[in-house]
Amino acid sequence: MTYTIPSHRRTSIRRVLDLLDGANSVILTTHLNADGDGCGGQAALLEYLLANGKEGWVVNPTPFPDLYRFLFPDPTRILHAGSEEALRRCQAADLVVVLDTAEVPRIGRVNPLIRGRKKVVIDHHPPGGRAIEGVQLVDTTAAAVGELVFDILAEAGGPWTEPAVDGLYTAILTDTGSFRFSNATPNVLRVAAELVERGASPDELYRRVYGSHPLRRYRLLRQALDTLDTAHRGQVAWMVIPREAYARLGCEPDDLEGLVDIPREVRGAEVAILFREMEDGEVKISFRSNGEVDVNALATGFGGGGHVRASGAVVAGEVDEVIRNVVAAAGALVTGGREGPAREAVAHGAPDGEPQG
Ligand SMILES: [Mn+2]
Repeated sequence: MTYTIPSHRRTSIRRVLDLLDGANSVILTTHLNADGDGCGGQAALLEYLLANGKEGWVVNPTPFPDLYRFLFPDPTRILHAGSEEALRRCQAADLVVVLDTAEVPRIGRVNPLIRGRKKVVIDHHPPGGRAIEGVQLVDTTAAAVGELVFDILAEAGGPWTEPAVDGLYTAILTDTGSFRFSNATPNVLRVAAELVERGASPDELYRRVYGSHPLRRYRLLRQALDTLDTAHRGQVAWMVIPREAYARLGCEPDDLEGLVDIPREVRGAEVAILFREMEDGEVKISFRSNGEVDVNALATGFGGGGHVRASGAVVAGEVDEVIRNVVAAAGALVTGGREGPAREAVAHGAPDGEPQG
């Protein structure tokens, strides 16, 4: 094996492994609306537990995404957080592993289920306000939680079963935007290479995750594209997911995966924003940065958070008003305070978001 575990992680990797090895029954959880990173990390850790004669269950705060079920050969390992069995398994567990978040509000209804349990937190987000207590394996230099779970398995010597390598590759594939984002570091690319050597298939996993969308996603996208717009000399680009079309087409949160990349790919865009009107009068917002702007700070200003280049928030209010406020706040950041948000009026409607002058 040419890969070596980054030395600054070694001690915490060892501590987590000791806790896993000392446990008999483990609950694996992740944040609301689990993504490929959380689910892939869960698949790999479950393989580790089962291979070592332990019990493991996945209990997430929101329904497990269909898209990632293929990583779990035994579907009975995934429990609904509201079920009698989830409650019983949580009460009997001697360890809980929280993946891809370190924040109490992000694990929603799972929090009361795991109160008083010994916990391990594996995450790569910058710290927020309400930390989950427990042993921390938190490294913001990791591209994905999948990279950290890979290190755990590497330290343990496997198992490199199909669900484990596919889960870890999927975690890394999704969190690096298919190796396009700035977090596609030499280290995570080495990890991906190790996973491919162990049997992960890049073309098959790409097709599974990105190349098998239902038609309704594209029908929704047709409506959403009508809203694609820019402001602040084309440096802020956004798109809106219309609530009516989302409901009429029977869409699910999975259908929106990656759609924030569309405003992001508009030439000149520094900040990309996807707005989704929710049924309850709230607007869910995803932020992406092309490098200049810290969208974690932007999201934090609206009560959310995330990474420097990818973050989110949920804001109550009427959608047009939320868009105005959020675009203005993003505009103030791209112009770095040199130019006021009054630019919006000038730049709005500029062809293709081309910077003027
Ligand atoms: Mn992640």
